Amino acid sequence: MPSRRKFLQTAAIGLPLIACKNMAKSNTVIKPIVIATWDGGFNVNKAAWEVLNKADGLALDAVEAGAISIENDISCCVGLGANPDRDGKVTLDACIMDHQFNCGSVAFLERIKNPISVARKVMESSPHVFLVGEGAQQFALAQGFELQDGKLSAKAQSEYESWLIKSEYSPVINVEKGAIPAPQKLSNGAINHDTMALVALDSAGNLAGACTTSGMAFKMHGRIGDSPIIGSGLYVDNEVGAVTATGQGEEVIRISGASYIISLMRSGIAPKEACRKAVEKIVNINPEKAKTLQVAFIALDKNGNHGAFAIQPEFTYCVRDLEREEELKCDSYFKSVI
Ligand code: SD4
Repeated sequence: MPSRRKFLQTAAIGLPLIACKNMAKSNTVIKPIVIATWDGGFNVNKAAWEVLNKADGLALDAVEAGAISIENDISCCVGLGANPDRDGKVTLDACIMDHQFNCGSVAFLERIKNPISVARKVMESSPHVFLVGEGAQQFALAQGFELQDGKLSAKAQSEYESWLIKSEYSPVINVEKGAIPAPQKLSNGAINHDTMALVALDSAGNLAGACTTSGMAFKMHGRIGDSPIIGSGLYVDNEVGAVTATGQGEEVIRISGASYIISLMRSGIAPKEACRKAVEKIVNINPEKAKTLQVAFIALDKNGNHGAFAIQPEFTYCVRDLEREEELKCDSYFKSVI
């Protein structure tokens, strides 16, 4: 079982500077915060926090920095070091969204190191929201991204060879745990699929979110999950909050997970409760099937309150703000993995 990580007291100098600078209309001090999925979110938050902890640090830049930090780690299962699809190709999905409903996505993208930054370019330098496959790759190259060699990482190559023996597609619940390098590895490091998703609030009171993934390992060639789909894997509404998802993407898409949670939060439901209701909705579609699935949501509201809920136990998420840097256990629908 994961141990709760002790927080480090950080940014003592930055605290008064940021906390005093911005006050919400209600005179509440806006404190920047970032939350990220899984134990690997601990390091991702560090990268995001370097941006967020600056006086003018933007949530959008922070979430992109967090996502880049994990995409750049070739030993990890997000980005080009990740496991391939069943044809042996690594295909990447990512999206990003800011506080003004600007958003950009890429999916089924091959041989580009930082899909999150391509997604941001789609958002900022194209008339579109979503580019996929070859078109997304062409766009990335035109924007100055480099084409990588497309070889599998040594780890992915060996995982793929083992998988080829049976060639069965069967997602493993909570396989993400410990799959991303983190200060303390919490499980066996097995890799089946993975996603890094994070949402942040900056000291100006603006929210943003980013989600990056190689999708489910050994998926069908061409499969796209929830992660790059605005409204499913990620949604940001600056009047309400920011939500992102991890786990079996098909189930998240079915309920438009992130925007469903935002609409619940808009009606006054707290982040954790809203995540619980989304999980219950998925479970109620097919309770038997749900026993074999993991889906988890994390949510942050515009005041910095956060919460999460998962189908299965052992999902964790990481929080970084002016006072805390820690990994939190998350409540779940089922109390033990079946
Ligand atoms: C997907 N939601 O492609 C992603 C997978 C995931 O941790 O979150 N893995 O369906």
